[in-house]
Amino acid sequence: MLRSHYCSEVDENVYGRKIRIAGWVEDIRNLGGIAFIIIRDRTGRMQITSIKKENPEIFNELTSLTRESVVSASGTCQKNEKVMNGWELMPEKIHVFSKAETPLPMGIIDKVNVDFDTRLDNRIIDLRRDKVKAIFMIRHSFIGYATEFLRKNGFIEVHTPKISSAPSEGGTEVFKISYFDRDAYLVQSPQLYKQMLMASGLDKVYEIAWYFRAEEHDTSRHLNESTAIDMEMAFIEDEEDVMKIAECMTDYAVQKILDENSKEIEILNTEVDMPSLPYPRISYDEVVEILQKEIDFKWGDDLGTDEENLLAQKLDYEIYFIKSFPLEAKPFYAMPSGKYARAFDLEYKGIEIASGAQRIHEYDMLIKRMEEKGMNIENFSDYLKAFQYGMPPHGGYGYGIERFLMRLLNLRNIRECILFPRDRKRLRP
Ligand code: AMO
Repeated sequence: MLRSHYCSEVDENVYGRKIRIAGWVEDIRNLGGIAFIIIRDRTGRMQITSIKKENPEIFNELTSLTRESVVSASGTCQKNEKVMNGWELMPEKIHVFSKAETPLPMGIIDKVNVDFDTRLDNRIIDLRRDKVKAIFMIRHSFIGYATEFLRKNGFIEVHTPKISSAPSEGGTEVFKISYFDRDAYLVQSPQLYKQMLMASGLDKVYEIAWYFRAEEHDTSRHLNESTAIDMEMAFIEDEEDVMKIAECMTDYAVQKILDENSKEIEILNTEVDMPSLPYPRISYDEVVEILQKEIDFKWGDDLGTDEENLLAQKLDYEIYFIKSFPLEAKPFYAMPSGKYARAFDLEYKGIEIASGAQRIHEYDMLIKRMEEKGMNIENFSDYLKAFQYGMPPHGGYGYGIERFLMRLLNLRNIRECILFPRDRKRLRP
């Protein structure tokens, strides 16, 4: 490797020894006879101190570098309590891998106010900033620990197709693509496949899923390409079995993030906490009662952004489930219970971060619901086949990764939580 240590790996055991560090030149201060160069890597920064009369060649090389060039420096690691980290590198050899052009499209350390679009247009440079990197380190932890929880609880990871012959959620918000000589669609979620897998005997599955949705929304909480943790489990009693996994997964991952990402949370200068288990459950009927005291809201209406926000204020809970929705408000696959669906949403700080349900597992009931919804049964023949030869009771959820992170880290725009956001206007980088 081109480095012996990351900045954060250097401690007093390394003082006095020869090391090689590598990264980006963040800052150069040339005081004439002495120069200080700050190098940044994924874990932090460190100082190279170069003294002209000791080694004029290295001094000239270092001071002629441009900011954000990529270099490695070898030399002795010297204790110095006056500099950052309490040590500095006295360089003996410099290698310049890539010289950065000037000016930079945006600053990394300068407090220059660049707008969000400029940041996203230059996402790779934007990612060099501590605050931005911190979000993705926490995202990495969340996915790792949420799936660790699922694996510990017997779920196996699966990967289902993203190109399909029919829309997966039955709606119209779908991206049509050309697939050789016919039309195909990008899946809106792994819904149909994860349910079909319940008939395979795999029993408990999860997927880090891509959702492609051609929704025309242009909001701070919608993406046209988003990611989710989707799970499906067989032999459930009812939707409560699924909700327990959703809340325990959340709690497990957040506790781990609090343990392991304190540095990133500090960089983001935010409060991260999570109420203890179990999360409150509120029925849709109770929601209607609360909202009707404030606004014009009818039983059966959808909960939009305004309603969700109002409800969050009235309830005074950070995180809670809404359950027992009107049947017609939920997709065809949700298990009916009279005029209600055995479905739930998980709301976090006024935004739906996950939704799930017990599903219909009986073939005839499923056909009836699809007909009632006016769906073209023929388009779903492969899905339906899975229900004809032995399908256990089952349920699952889709848990939006960006929505969760946005709320956990108190970020205003969902685009902060995905590397390269896709929205109606943005198809690059
Ligand atoms: P739903 O459509 O509610 O349910 O999606 C599940 C979760 O995915 C996230 N999400 C989105 N995030 C950002 N931008 C979007 N456009 C977007 N759409 C959805 C949200 C949401 O709660 N198949 C069902 C899930 C299930 O029943 O298993 C489904 O897709 O956090």
